[in-house]
Amino acid sequence: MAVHRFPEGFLWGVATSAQQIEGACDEGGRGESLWDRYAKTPGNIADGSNPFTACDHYHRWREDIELMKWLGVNAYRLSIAWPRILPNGSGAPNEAGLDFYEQLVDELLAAGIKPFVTLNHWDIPQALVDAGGWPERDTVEAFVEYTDAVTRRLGDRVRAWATHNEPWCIAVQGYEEAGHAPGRKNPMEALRTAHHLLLSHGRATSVIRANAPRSEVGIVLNLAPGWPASDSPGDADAVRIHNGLFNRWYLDPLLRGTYPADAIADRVCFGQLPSPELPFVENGDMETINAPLDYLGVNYYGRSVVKAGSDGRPAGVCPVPPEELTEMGWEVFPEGLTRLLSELVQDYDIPAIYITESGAAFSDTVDDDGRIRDPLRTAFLRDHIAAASDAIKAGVPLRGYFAWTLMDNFEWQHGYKMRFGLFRVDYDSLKRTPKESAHWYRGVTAANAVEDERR
Ligand code: GCO
Repeated sequence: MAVHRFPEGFLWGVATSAQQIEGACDEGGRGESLWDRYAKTPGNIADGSNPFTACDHYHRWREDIELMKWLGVNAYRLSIAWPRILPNGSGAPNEAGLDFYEQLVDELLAAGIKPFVTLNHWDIPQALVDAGGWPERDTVEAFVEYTDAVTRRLGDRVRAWATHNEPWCIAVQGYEEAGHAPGRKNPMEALRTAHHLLLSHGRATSVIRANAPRSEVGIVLNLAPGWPASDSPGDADAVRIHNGLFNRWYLDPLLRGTYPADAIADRVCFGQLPSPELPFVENGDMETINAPLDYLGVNYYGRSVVKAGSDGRPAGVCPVPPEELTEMGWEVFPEGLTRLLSELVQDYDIPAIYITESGAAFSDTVDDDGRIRDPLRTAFLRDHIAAASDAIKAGVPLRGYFAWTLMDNFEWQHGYKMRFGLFRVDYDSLKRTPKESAHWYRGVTAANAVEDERR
């Protein structure tokens, strides 16, 4: 059996986000977040739950660092809850919030675990949303102010920063498809949101460089390579459109300083823009967005198989029988990761890449002997890590892999039903128990290698 060995110094990590694990939403001076508010409206969260306790990480963070030590990871991707730092969105930073993260970071460093900090993993203060939120340009300034407060305090010890997590989700799921908070259906608001996220990334990058000069600065995108449902020219064009709207709308501004012309034309055609002028772009914005990145964070969950839809837009096609999908209804497609990474470095000048999320939800259960047998999760991780190794062999500067996620947690609009964790969380006792996949991942981090069992 082939064994994939990873380069010396490769980062093996786990990822989480504040809103999904911390709980303690009104403790320590924290203000209300967008998702706190959203969860209060019945119907918004599938299981009627909320993030108010979540995994209680706010109180159990020491125990959670022990879990990471046991796993043998050398990196941890966490996010900072913006409303813990600026409860009302502006003004004096909340010292108790900064203290919380400072302790956490110090304890991680003492454990030899490199903190990878994301500033915005979706939990914007509700006060800023009330003032208009991401569709408003003022929110860019608010994010810069928040970034300054955090990096002044932590910039001397955190060496890896990400500004935003998955701008596409914030913009499109939040403002166009109404699947995420704040649940809006307005394509122009979605485009304004995407632009202001990108612009605030660029503005925040220079603040981080000033406050944390020896650190790496990047952004995390969710990328899904388009794949044609057939060999027809129509389906090939559907792939182009998908890649333009989903992937290149973010990659091109960041890495080339322009929005993709073909995708602008497609949006005009679909009635999302009145003309090819982008009314929200001001002089200098694109240069700001195009600020050099130290790395790109890639969240990869699968490809998008598309065909030409009857309205001219790409239509999604499910390429496998439903029983092969994850609990989220997503296809398992590791080869797509190799292709995605290889194409990224062909198409753009990217100095380094981290896989900042990779994982799957399966409905694992506790067996009579207390063990949690989750072979599908292990296979998922194993095959994706092998696919990542293939990319490294093809020359991709991939520096690390973060499994999503340390432990089961609040999966946004799905509530707690979707279990993505390496550790199972019992939501009554809040006890964490390693699944078999956690035992397996521990072996990977120890060996810095993975066996290839792909067929
Ligand atoms: C994501 C989010 C995570 C999700 C994960 C599974 O970046 O989409 O970072 O918060 O939990 O992707 O859906």
